[in-house]
Amino acid sequence: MKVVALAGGVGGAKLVQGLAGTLPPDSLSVVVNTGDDFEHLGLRICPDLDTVVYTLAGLADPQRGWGRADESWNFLQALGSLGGPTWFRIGDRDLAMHVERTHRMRAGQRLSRVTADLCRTLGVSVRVLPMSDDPVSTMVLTEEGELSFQEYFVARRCTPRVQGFRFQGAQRARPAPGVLQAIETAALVVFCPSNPWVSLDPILAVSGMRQALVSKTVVAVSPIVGGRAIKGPAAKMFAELGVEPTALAVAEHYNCLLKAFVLDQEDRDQEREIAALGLQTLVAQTIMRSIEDRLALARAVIEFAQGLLVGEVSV
Ligand code: FO1
Repeated sequence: MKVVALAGGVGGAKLVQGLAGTLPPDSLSVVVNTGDDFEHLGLRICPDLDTVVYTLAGLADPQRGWGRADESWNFLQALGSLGGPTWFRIGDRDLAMHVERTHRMRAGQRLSRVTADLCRTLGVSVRVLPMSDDPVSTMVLTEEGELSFQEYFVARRCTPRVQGFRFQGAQRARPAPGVLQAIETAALVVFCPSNPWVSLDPILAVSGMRQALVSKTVVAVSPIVGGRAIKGPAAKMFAELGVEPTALAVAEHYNCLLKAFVLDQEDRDQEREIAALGLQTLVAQTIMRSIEDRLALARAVIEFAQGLLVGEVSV
């Protein structure tokens, strides 16, 4: 079964790793958010792409989720000692990725090509696709004005209250080569448990993406468990936008695109209301602490979807 996963950062990468361990490599394509990308110190930084690639390559730092394991920080310290900016922490090993990507892109290669080449070099056989080769920048509208994503997320530690989001460039951006074809040939599209507002919405905002998904079997996995985000500011964002952060709210957020929804055991009392939206539901263990958890959730999602596809599941 061909599967496309839409993913943002850390939560998305965990399920992607589970799916990669469950499906044959040529059956899985991952479309990754690039709305968090920015230029810093003259380098092209793609945090979500790197999180997915490092995770699949077994190189990700298990505690932080982003950046590389066994990292050292000599570059950052030296930069700080020269009076340079250290608010965005680039480790020594991670620096190599940004330098090499920037170098190749300055020589004229597109982000999708660079990503494919670096994946091959790192032994990642799953197809990892940026959502677009065109620039898209997530802007966070806050009570203190509009902030670029990394300014809001890292520099301001998500403290300003959010009022909305804008995905600058998304309407003009075209899906990267391979994205629409992957969706067209996929039997299943999985919305990973990533932040709906700033990880998956930027992907959905790229021109043609929503239309490509309307006729597909789309299953979303909730990133909200027990009213909290598994990681990051998703729950805070829902609350500040006046929506109670629940699995139900996530299902409603994506509703018109979904056929089915996976919620955590802790939220099983919301299953009825989610089903009342017209969605098939699966209650599962969605918190992924170990690699076994990632594989188990991926297997559960795939089995559930296979049931949906043959029409075995009843509401
Ligand atoms: N997140 C932080 O909270 N602080 C950092 O200093 C930081 C540096 C960083 C460097 C490279 C990289 O690929 C990611 C990095 N992140 C950092 C994570 C990143 O900004 C966010 O996780 C994503 O943009 C949200 O998905």
